Formats: sequence, structure tokens, C-alpha cells
Amino acid sequence: MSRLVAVSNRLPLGDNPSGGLVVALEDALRSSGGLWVGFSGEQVDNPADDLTWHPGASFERASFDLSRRDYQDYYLGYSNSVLWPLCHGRADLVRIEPAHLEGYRRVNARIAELLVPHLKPDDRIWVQDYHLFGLAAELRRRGVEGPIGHFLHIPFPGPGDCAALPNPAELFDWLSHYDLLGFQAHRDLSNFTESARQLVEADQTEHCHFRLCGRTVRAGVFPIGIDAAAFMELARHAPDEDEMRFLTGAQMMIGVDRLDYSKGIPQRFRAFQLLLEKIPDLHEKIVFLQIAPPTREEVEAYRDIREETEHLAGRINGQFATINWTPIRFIHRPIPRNVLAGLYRQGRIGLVTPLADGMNLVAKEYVAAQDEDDPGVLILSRFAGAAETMDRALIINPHDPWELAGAMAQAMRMSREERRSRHADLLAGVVERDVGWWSRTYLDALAAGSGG
Ligand code: GDG
Repeated sequence: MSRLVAVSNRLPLGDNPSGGLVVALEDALRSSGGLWVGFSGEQVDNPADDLTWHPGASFERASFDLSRRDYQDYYLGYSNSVLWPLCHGRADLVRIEPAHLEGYRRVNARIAELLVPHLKPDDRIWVQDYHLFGLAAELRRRGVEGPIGHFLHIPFPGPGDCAALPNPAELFDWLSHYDLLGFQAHRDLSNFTESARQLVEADQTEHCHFRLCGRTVRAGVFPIGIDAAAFMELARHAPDEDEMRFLTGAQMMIGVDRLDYSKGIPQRFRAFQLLLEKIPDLHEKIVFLQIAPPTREEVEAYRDIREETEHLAGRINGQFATINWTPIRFIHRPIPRNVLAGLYRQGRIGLVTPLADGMNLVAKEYVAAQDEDDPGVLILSRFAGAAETMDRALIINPHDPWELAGAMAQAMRMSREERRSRHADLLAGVVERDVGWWSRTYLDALAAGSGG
């Protein structure tokens, strides 16, 4: 069996990963073995010209450092101030700087340069996410001929958003050097097809085969999952939380998201406010716990979302709190994964309301963590990739506070019988399409196209 080489922006070296990609890829590599290459997280003056190896995991890990300028241009700049907002339908937040695109090209080329000496001829290379769209082109330029696949964890933009890129044709040229493009949802595959057709030379030759910028590429939908069995175990044995004292008999609604403007946190706070205004009977009977660890705080849009959320939580608590009851608990730091699993299990409602999201693993974790005999209710945005398969959740439009508040009320009232029936269907899907299924189906498809 040839070796799997996964490349992503970030190589997790510490504890408590709180990003979806890291959590999923770690699960996948633990079962298949292989090599994972990524950024160490260290910004230095003079980055070394070879990879640094990190023993101690069940797979090989190797990292590279970035210069401050590369971090600024490639990571904060082009990746997170152009590609991320654009892929999440926020062209208004895009900040275009020629130096950032230059830095993105430079870092993709440098990673290829560092990787090539360590590759074996029959390696399968699996490139992750939007930071590294340009990597296959750089590897091919250096003579790599084996299979190279890409998986995009976030949504693919439609033609309108793609047109807001400084150089849309370059994105498709980068993509054309891969053998297989993997997307989270059918929505993304059709955006890719439509955008490619409108913006560059592209044709669908047969099912899932494209002629793109003069090359042949395959594309498919591979919805990512979680390690369901392990997460169910974790939740079942989660520590009995002293911290739960804050509930004082109330039911808990829980949200867990990196504090990102794509996650719809202010919208859900406003819907909760509306719920409390319209149904005073729920006062002191429901507590909303929002866990939102900080992320990318060097980018202005992330400082703005932090301010907006803190302000809203304060205002709503000021409006409704009593001596015994604080309606919103807003926690702005990461918490350990086993504690998180226990909190999900206690949550009568799991609130997942992004305005745009590739998949959303929190929706799947929440379902896996429930007590099957007395499960909670998942409220899920129609704009999460997860909504394509998790249709037994209460599916809502996060922009509509009336609909969202209505779903919260419905979940509070829902009979145990209905909760169990919805949950059983959701859990079956989460278990069947777990993270192992995701990496196997993707890697089988990659091998199928390369005669391997
Ligand atoms: C990207 C795409 C796609 C969060 N807070 C804490 C914590 N987390 C963990 C969650 C979950 C992960 O982080 C978040 O994953 P999501 O999928 O919800 O979202 P993104 O980080 O935006 O991930 C997304 C994903 O990639 C995978 O393809 O689903 O659409 O945007 O696992 O549990 N973990 C701990 N403490 C926290 O405070 N331990």
C-alpha cells in the first residue's frame, strides 16, 4: 500500500485542537498511518530550509516555520482576508492587496520545495483546504507525477463571488493540476462546475470528469464525518460536571463555534432574545451556553465579531437576568474535548446556525454525544453542508429570528418520543458516514483515477 502524505496549513502539535480540519485529519491518519506536513505555528526571522520532524504520534509528522512576512501575506492576508470571506459569501469583507497574493504563491511554492526531497515515487498526496490551492501546480513543476488530491473543507464560491477574486482564472488553473477535487456538499460541486464554466475554459466530459484549463480533473462530493464511536464513548464517560450547577434546574441550549463571522452567533443571540421576549414562561427554564474560542484575532473582521457578540450577550443578560438566572453564558476560551462532550450530552438543544459552512462537525458531535434514551434536539442551519444529509434536525434559516426562535420553542416542547425518533435517524447517519468512511471513500476515488 502506498504511503499517504497529507499536507495542510497547520500541523497540530499541542493539545485541544479546536478546528474541524485538524480534528478530522488526526482521526483519519491515526487509522491509516502516513505522513502529515504542516505549519508549526512558529513565526521566525529566518525559517529553516528543511522540514522539522516530530516523533511521538502513530503517524509521521513534519513541520515548517513561516517568516513573519509570509504569515502576514499568505495566512492572514490572502487565505483569511480574501479566500475565507469569499468562500463564505462575504465579498464585502474581502481585502485585496497584491503583496498578499504574491505571498500566497510564494508560500505554496516553498512548501513544495520543502516537501519534494522527502517524497517517494508511489506516495499519494492529499492536500487540504483553501490555503494550499496552488500546491499541486508547484509540485508538478518540480516533477512530481503521482496522484495528488485536494479536499476543500469550506464552501466553494459561485460565479458571482469568484468574480470578486483579484485573478479568478488563476484559481481554476491551480485546481486543474489535481487529479481529484473533493467537496463537502453537492452545493459546492455545482458552484465549482458553474463558476468554472463561466470564468474559464471548462467542460464536463463525463460524470464528474472535467476538462479544465486544458487538463482533465475529476471532482466529487465526500461529506466529512467524525470518529463517531470514539466521541460516543467520550460523552458517555465525560466527567460529571460540577460546572453544571449554573443550570439550577433549567434546560441547557448549547452552541460551540470558533468565534467566526460565518457561524451566525449574533443571529442566534437575537433569536434567543426574541424567544425570551415572546415566551416569558421560559424565563429561568432555559440557559444558553455559547462556547466560542478566539480565532484569527489579528484580522480586523474577527475583532469586530468579538465586540458585537460580547455586547449583545451583555445587553440580553442585562434585559432578562434575575438573581438566580443568567440567560446567556458566553465562554470565550477553548475547553477540553472531554468536557465539551459532556456538555453536549447535557444540552437539551444543540444550536448550529452558521450563515455559511462547509460541513460543521459540531452538529455531528452533538448528535453522537446524546443519551439515546433521552436525547436532545439539533437545530441546524440550511446553510451548513451538514443539512444535506441531516434532514431530521430542525432545519432553519438563521437570518430569520422568528423561525429560529420558533424552532427553539418547538425543541423545548418536543415529546421524548419524537426526540428519540429524530435522534435515532440522525445518529445512524453520523455513525455510517464517519471520518473513516470519509477518508476511505476519498482515497479510494483518488486511487481509482490513477490506476492504483
Ligand atoms: C472547517 C469548516 C468543516 C470548537 N471549540 C472547541 C473545540 N471545537 C472543535 C469542535 C469541532 C471543531 O472544533 C470545529 O469544527 P467545525 O466543523 O464546526 O468548524 P471549522 O473549524 O470552521 O472547520 C467546517 C470542518 O472544517 C471539517 O471539514 O466541517 O465547515 O469550516 O470538532 O468540537 N474543541 C475543543 N474545545 C473548544 O473550545 N476541545
